[in-house]
Amino acid sequence: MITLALSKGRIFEETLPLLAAAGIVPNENPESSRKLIIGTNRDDVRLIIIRATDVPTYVQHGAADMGVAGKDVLMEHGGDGLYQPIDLNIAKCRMMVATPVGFDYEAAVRRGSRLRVATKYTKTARLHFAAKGVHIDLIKLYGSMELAPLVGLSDIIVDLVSTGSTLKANNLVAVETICEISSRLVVNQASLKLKHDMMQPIIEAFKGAALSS
Ligand code: PRT
Ligand code: MG
Repeated sequence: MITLALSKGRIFEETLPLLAAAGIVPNENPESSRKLIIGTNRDDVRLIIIRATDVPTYVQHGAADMGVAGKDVLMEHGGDGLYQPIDLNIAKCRMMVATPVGFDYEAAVRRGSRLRVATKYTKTARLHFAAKGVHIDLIKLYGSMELAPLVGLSDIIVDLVSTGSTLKANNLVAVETICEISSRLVVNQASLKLKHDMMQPIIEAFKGAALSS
C-alpha cells in the first residue's frame, strides 16, 4: 500500500491532474467528505488529508510514503529524512516582505532600525533578515498576518503573496521578494527503498505531468 499525504484546498485541487497522470483517481472529494483517509481507484494507493504544515511530519515518520507540500512549509520544517525529488510547479506564489503603504522600508533598513516582523514563517524570516544584517523582533502568528501592521502589532510582515489582492485590500504593499514558492513531492527515504517498484512509476508520472504543465 502506498499512502500519499495531501492538504485540502489548492494543494488537493492542483495535485488532481498529477494523480490522473499516474492513473490515480480519488474515490471522494475531501472538501465534501469528512474522511481523513480517502481510497482511490487503485487498491494499492490511498490518500490522507491533513493540514499543509503537517505533511512533512507524516512523510518524515513514514506514516505517509510521500506527500505534496509547499516550499514555504518545507523551509520551516527543515526537511530531515525527506527526499525532495520533484518541483511540481503547482500552488505557485512568492514569499514576500510587506509593509503598510507609505512605510519607508529601505530607509528603516539603512538606519538599522529594529523592525517588528509578524509572520507564520519565523525560520524563513530569521534567515532572511540575518543575511541582510537587519535586527528584528519576531512575532509568531498562525494566520491573517496582514492584520498585524494595521493594528500596531508589527511594523512589517513576511507572508505568501499570489495575486496581491489581500495586500491591496488591507492597504499593504510588497517591498521585497524572499523567494519563489511552489509545491514539491516529498518522499520518505525508507519507503522509497522498500516500495521502489510501486513508488517509482508514480514519481515518474508526477515528474512528466509537472514538466508538461
Ligand atoms: O489554510 P490553512 O491554515 O489550513 O493552511 P495553509 O494556509 O498552510 O494551507 P493552504 O491550503 O492555504 O496553502 C497550502 C500551500 O499553498 C501553501 O503552503 C503555499 O505553498 C501554497 N500557496 C500558494 C499559498 C498561496 N498561494 C497563497 N496565496 N498559500 C497561502 N496563500 C495565502 C497567503 O498566505 C495570503 O494570506 O493567500 C493570501 C494571499 O493571496 P493573494 O492572492 O491575495 O495574494
Ligand atoms: Mg491558508
